[in-house]
Parts: sequence; structure tokens; C-alpha cells
Amino acid sequence: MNERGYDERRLQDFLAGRARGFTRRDLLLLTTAAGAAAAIPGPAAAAPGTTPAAAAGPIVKPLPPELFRTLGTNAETRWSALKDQGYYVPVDRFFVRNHTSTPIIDGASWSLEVSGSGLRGGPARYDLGRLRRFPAVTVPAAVECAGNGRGYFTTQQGQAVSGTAWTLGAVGVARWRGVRLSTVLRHAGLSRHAVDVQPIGLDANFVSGGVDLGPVRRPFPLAKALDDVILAYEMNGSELPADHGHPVRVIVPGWIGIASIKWVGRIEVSAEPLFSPWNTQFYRLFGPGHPAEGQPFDRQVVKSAFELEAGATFAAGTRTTLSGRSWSAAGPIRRVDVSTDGGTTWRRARFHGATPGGVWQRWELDWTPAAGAHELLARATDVHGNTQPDVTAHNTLGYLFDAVVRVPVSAA
Ligand SMILES: Nc1nc2c(c(=O)[nH]1)N[C@H]1C(S)=C(S)[C@@H](COP(=O)(O)O)O[C@H]1N2
Ligand SMILES: [Mo]
Repeated sequence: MNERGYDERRLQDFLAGRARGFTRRDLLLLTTAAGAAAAIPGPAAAAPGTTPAAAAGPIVKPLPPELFRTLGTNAETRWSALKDQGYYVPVDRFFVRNHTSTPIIDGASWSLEVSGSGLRGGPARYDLGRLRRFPAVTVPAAVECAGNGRGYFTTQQGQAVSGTAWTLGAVGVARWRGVRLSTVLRHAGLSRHAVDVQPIGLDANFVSGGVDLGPVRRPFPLAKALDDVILAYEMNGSELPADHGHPVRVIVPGWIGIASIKWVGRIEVSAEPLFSPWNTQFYRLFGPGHPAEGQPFDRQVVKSAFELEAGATFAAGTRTTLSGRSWSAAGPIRRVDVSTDGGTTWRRARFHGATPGGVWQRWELDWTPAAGAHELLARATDVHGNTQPDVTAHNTLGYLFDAVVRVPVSAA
């Protein structure tokens, strides 16, 4: 799957008006609407017949402050809460990113509509029982927000960005069980003209600047849909929890979190290129060095995090074990270098633990701190040689922060 080629083609389609769902004209209308409700032709509708249920508050599960930092309708995992945890992030500490609120959906009355111009025939409908009767797969995969690390554009690089000021806790790896999207699409009757696939969420429409942008949705190419995308109904061996998409969510391995639509109610299969606000207005790189209409992107980058909080204190002169995790969407991590002196000297961290699917790598390093202030850094390199820079090129929406993060700690 060559995302770069796809993104380039779709950018040209968008500029040329070869688009359905959300055109360049809609975007221009929106950006000139300045708060007034713009007339946008038909935001994609959720599946008729499935009632978007009442929301119970932005997030349903408990958010104890030792496990989460709450940011509006979202909650990021505290990295200290991952120390001594296994490879998979338990649900009780898995981050939540909600555009609005977690809807409570009854799995027994839920069904998924698959429809659109990319099918040979009319709409197909699948309830949970039907999805469970297709062959199941279990896939270790990360969900990571494209804005993970956004806060460091400001705190580390002194740059202004808009959006949720995540530190590094908008990522989690889980074991997802479900049915391959390819199985369902082929069952529904794919036409040879199908090009794009767009899952649509059943949560409340997202309203931004007074404009109703419709349900949360973002397209991906048919090639990705047929490659490794799944419709997940289990997370870490249990029924999918409400906050993570109950009863069914999409999991798009390697791609930014917004691709993995939760509470999916409809999947549009299209014979024409599809667009939504989530691949035009949002989730593009804007700013110096980027095209005026923004650079589309889909895939995540390379990052590392220590399993501790900034400002952590250690006993001076006593050996401790620093631990952390590194991950790359392009492939497994090959090496991680750690500095405990602000980047002057580096030591190679030792890897530990199993790495199913090579989604992320746990690592450790022994350290005997002298009394005083210290700065910890970790830099990962994946098997393809992709590594973390010292500085991430600025983009105004603060996506894809991959620079090495400087973590202040002290010993006394
Ligand atoms: N329907 C729907 N799907 C959604 C979202 C949402 O708000 N609504 N948020 C997206 C974003 S931006 C991210 S990063 C991931 C977060 O998944 P999680 O909350 O299970 O961690 O879900 C994605 N899928
Ligand atoms: Mo996200």
C-alpha cells in the first residue's frame, strides 16, 4: 500500500473537483462562513434504522487521575501507568479521543449498512451475529491520534499550534478481534469500479465553529480496505467497551487514529474519490513548506516514551531501571538510544518482552543518577532506518510530532 501515491492522486482529484461528499467548494464555503452555518450539500448520513443512542457524558469509563490526564472530551494515558504493564494497554488505561461523546449503542439492535456506487448491487446489512459468523482474525495494532505529542510543538519548540495539547499519551496497543473488512466488502458485492471506502460513525454530528460537519467519517483507498483493515468487535479478549466503539469499530493498522472509526453504522463504498472534513479541513499538514490546500497524510511516524511522568524524582546514587516503549508505523523497532544527560552521551537500551506484530517495543536502561536535575531523551530507529529527528517541521494543526522529547527529572 503506497499511501504517498494515493494522497497525491486524491489531492489532485480534490483540486480538480473530482470529489464526492465534501468538495473544495464546500471547504471554501466553510472557511469563508466565519461562524455562520454554511450550506454544505448532504453530510453523509448514518445508517437509517440505527438510532444514535443517548450519550452518557463525554467518556463513560472511570478516569482516575493516576491513570489519565483529561483534556476536554478526551483523556490521555499517563505514561507512568504503563510501567510494569504487559505489551497490550488494558482498557482501564487506554486513551480516549472523542469528537463529541461516547454513545451507548445496543449491540442487539445495531446493524451495519454497506452501500454506495462501488457495489455491484444495492445496500447490504449485517448485524453483530452475522459479522461474528464470518471467519475471525485477531490483530495486535496501535491506535494513535495524529496529534499525539502536539503539546511539544509549543513546550519544546516554542511554536503555536491548534488542537488538543496531548503529551505522548494518545497512543495504545490492543489485541483486536473481528472480521476482515475485505471479507465483508466482497460479501456485499464489490464492483470493479470501487476506489474508496468510508466508514461513518454513529456518534453525534461534529459541530465546529457553528457549522455541522456531519458524522465523524474519513475515507481510505480500496487497496488499504482489502489489505489489513478489520471490523473489530473485541478488544483485549472482551467485548468492545463503549468508549472504544461498542459494538463495532474499524481498525486501520499503521494509520492515524481518525481512520479507525468507532461506533461504525455505515460503510460507503464509492466508485468516485471520497472526501470528508477529516481529510481536507483536518488531518492535513498546513503551514510553511506545505501546499496551500494542505499536505494529505495517513500513516503514523516513529516515537518513543519513558514510562514515567515529567518531573519524576529518583534517589541520588541509587541504581534504578528506566523503562519505555518505542513504535513506528513502518515496521518493528531495531534500536533505541537513550541519553540521561540532555543528549550529550547516548547508550543503547536493552529490549525486553514479546512483541506480537512488532507494533511497539518495550525497553530498559539502568541508571544511577547523581543528585540534581537531569534530562532524559530516547531516540528510536525502525528496521527501515526511519528515526526520530531533533525537531519536527512545524504544521499549524500540530500533527505527527516525531522529534525526540526532552523529559526533565531530578534526583535527591
Ligand atoms: N465515530 C468516531 N470515531 C472515531 C473518533 C470519534 O470521535 N468518533 N475519534 C477518532 C480519533 S481522532 C482517534 S485518535 C481514535 C481514538 O480511539 P480510542 O478513543 O479508542 O482511543 O478514534 C477515532 N475514531
Ligand atoms: Mo485522533
